[in-house]
Amino acid sequence: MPSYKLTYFPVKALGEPIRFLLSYANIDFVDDRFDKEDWPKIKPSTPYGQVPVLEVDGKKIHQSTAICRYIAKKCGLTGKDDWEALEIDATVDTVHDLRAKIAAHHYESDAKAKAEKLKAAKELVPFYVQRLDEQAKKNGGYLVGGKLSWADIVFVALLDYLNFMSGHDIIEKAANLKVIRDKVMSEPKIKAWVAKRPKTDM
Ligand SMILES: N[C@@H](CCC(=O)N[C@@H](CS)C(=O)NCC(=O)O)C(=O)O
Repeated sequence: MPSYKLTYFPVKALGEPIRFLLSYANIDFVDDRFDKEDWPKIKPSTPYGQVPVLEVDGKKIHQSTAICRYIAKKCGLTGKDDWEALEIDATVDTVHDLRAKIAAHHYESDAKAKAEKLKAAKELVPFYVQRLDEQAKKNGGYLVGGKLSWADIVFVALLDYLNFMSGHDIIEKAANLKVIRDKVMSEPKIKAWVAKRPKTDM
């Protein structure tokens, strides 16, 4: 069994989908969290100056979505054929588009630009959530293919971060997405991870 180490800031955010998937796949990993002050020291040692970075037997790789897909392949979460795999990829990209709309206003420091980005998010976030909810309904309570895929896990793992940046539960009115959250959070290996992970806001 190779050794796995995930290096990230001490938050859920983009690290958590990887941590959920490693846990689901029953892969032991070192959950390497560094203090924010140490980032300038660590940054040059990463492939492209960003984290998360996964190390597999000492080999470093970046890009959280690519890493999630790699782990998903190891535990049968990538769909039954190329078309389903494509639908899963497209869904994950859509979830990250949604994240970008929310992050745009959250991380904006200029007051005027922040207000504009918040206004845009107030229209776009409900649109994305509603479409994802319809997608879940059409797919029998999962995002793709009527069964659990890495799209469901990535979405649920990111929710705390999205909700933290939004200041409320964005899926409050999305009954089908709430079912997905309940299902993912009650997967035994994910449940065990959530019980033991460090408690953080985002
Ligand atoms: N597309 C990359 C984005 C990674 C990213 O934005 N990382 C941020 C933290 S969430 C980072 O490393 N920020 C510090 C920096 O850029 O110096 C991924 O999905 O892994």
